[in-house]
Amino acid sequence: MKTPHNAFKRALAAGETQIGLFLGLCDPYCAEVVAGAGFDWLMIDAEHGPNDLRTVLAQLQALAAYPVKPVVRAVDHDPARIKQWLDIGVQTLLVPMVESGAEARALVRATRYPPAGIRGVGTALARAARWNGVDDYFERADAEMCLILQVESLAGLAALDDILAVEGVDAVFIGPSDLAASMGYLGKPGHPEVKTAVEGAIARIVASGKAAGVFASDPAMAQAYREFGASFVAVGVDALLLRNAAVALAGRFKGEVGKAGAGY
Ligand code: 3PY
Ligand code: MG
Repeated sequence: MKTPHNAFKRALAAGETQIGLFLGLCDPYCAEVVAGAGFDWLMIDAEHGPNDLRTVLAQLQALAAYPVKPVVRAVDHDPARIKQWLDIGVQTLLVPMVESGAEARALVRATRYPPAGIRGVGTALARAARWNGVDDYFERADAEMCLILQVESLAGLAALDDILAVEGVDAVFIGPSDLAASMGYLGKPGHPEVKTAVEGAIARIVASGKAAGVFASDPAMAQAYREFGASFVAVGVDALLLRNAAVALAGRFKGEVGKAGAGY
């Protein structure tokens, strides 16, 4: 058995447009419902979604039967926890709230085996290596790792060039909601000043030769960011799709009782 190829890493390196959905329902059955919907990638969210190691694992297992590319968003920068994500088979890791080149370098090291990094060795216990059933795991694991860092604050924007200069960082993903909060526009990710900041960041990421990603649940905004050079765009959240459909259906028979959600 060989180490699985990371199709998302290759698509980003090739500059292919990748349209994604955030998964926050934390359930393998729900993940499978959207697995064949047509998205290029699905992001299982452990930062805000009430996921743990086991629920993420179950969703990865459900998605494995489909060509859609899984991405997992880490809770934090803790290398011990990152080791666990990697061992359950995460090959594309999105790390939130990155604000310096030093943090970026530490995250690269957390995702690589020595001598390049500090990832601990435990393949007999790891789905990633199919419990030692993968014969080229140590040769391929680092190379198949796709590390995406999330920049979503004014401090992160100030450090963007340092972050982009770090070898081993495949892409930078902009989080407009936290960026808006950090700019004094809490709850207003569509504010014109936030949009200008996001566009400026996308331009800098693309100029560095790395892939730029962003979240935009407003289709017009998602299209604008794509045209600006973002190659991977998350255009919605599963929980919001379900809730908005439920609110609309209930409203049709009961009159307006709920409020449809938007944004992030
Ligand atoms: C944000 O907008 O802050 C996110 O983390 C996701 O886009
Ligand atoms: Mg965020």
